[in-house]
Amino acid sequence: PPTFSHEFTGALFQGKTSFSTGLFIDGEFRVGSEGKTIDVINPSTGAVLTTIAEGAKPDVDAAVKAAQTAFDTTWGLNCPAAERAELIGKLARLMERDTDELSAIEALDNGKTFTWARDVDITFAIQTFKYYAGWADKLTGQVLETDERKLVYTRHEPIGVVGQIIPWNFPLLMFAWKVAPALATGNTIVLKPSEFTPLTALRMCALIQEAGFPKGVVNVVVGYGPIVGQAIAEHMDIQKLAFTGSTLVGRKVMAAAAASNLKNVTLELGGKSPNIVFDDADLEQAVNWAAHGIFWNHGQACCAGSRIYVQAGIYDEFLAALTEKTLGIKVGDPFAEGVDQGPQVSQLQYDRIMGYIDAGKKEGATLHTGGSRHGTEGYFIQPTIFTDTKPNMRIVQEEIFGPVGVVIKFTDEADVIRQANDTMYGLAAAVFSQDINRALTTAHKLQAGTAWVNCFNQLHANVPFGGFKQSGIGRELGEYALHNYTNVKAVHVNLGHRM
Ligand code: TXE
Repeated sequence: PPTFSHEFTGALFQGKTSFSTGLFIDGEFRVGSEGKTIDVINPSTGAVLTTIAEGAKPDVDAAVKAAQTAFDTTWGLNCPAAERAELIGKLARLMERDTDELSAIEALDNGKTFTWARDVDITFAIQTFKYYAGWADKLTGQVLETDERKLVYTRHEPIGVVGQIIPWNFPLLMFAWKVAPALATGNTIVLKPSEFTPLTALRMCALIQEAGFPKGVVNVVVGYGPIVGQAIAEHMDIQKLAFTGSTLVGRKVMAAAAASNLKNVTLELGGKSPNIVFDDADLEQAVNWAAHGIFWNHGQACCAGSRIYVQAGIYDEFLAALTEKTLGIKVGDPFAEGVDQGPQVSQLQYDRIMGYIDAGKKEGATLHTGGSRHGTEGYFIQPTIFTDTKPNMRIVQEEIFGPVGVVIKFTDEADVIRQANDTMYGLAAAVFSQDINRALTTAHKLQAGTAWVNCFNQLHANVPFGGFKQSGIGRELGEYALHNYTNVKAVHVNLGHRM
């Protein structure tokens, strides 16, 4: 199998990495069954970074077999919960040891800055593994009172082989959100990372080996969505599918699950999150959080605060301050000091975003700031704000997934809630106000799985995350995510009831 070796020379990190980029099946790295490879591109330059093994359907079949064998012999109900906890905890400690290397790989492969990768992606991924390590030996069923001649109890059993498909915007963090709760509950895994950002997932496979997980417990098959992703979604021996990605593909994997073995599906999909700023908000703080809300991770966040509604009384002042903040965002090399924003992940995403900027201009919105390519190589886009939009414009309705926000003036409280909810999505929403009643009643009326009050993009391993409406099905993180990976069995024991 191919390997990736790289020497980092940036201002924020100097060091080396070297690891296998084969498919990780049954505890070993392999070449793909068809002998093909995928070129991984460096988004900062557009040049080929490395080559990885490409998987196909036979590789998914092999991975599922290995996962099933592990489930039946060394994992699941065959492995004491405390041992699972110990191994997951060990993996977290290895990630801590390698934090800088993992952060650097993420920055190189995805384009996010080294600092954000380290302080959010890798740190939060480690917290997620630690959090679920803690749950492994605390999963309990219930004893249910029915009749004195009966004992009834429930067991929360692992499901078996689970399929997981993840995107490119938070490659290692999404790996952690998927893998940690599935392992804690005793499942075995066949995971497909995004073909755009496979490197941290493959580096994690080496850590999984080093931690001493039994072979076949975690299998990683990199490949294209319509081939490897589809093979996972329609596999007859995969009992559960967890997907994060676009709403379009979410529909496809759900249809494939329904058409095959009706595997249980959880989905974390797109968003067009509203951010409402009332005229009694702490203006400076509202501006800072709003900028973070839309521009963090270059706008490539499913919960990005892409629709900013500002009350008329403070609109001009807010827009001026947000503009100043936006112009101050330093775009450039993810490894350079002081840089806030790196490139978008791929040429495809760059083109999609520039297409939306064009659509905004054509539909008659005002391009307030930004709107152009930054630099001459790689996929960098200036932080961009549109104003004077209409509710039906594409830039107001559709997920852009780039550093492009719309700022919309409103007067009436009931009307802004109606506008905020006028979307097929329902992932997140935020409200800024110093009036506790106003802030909380608004938060309760917003149709979203997460509502932030006087903040944005706040997530925690202990707190559930997921969507209303077409933003998804089910919840990740927290105790809630455990339900995605367990089957509840009710056991009825006869204590003397005779027929
Ligand atoms: O996502 P895809 P793309 C949104 C965002 C973005 C748009 C397109 O708006 O602009 O989606 O991004 C795999 N069967 N989000 O095209 O295709 C694919 O290989 C099974 C929001 O990159 O949904 C990858 O591993 N799998 C989002 C994963 O699905 C398939 C994060 C996600 O890619 C498949 C990413 C198929 N037929 C994009 N086709 C979020 N919610 O955070 C593709 N895949």
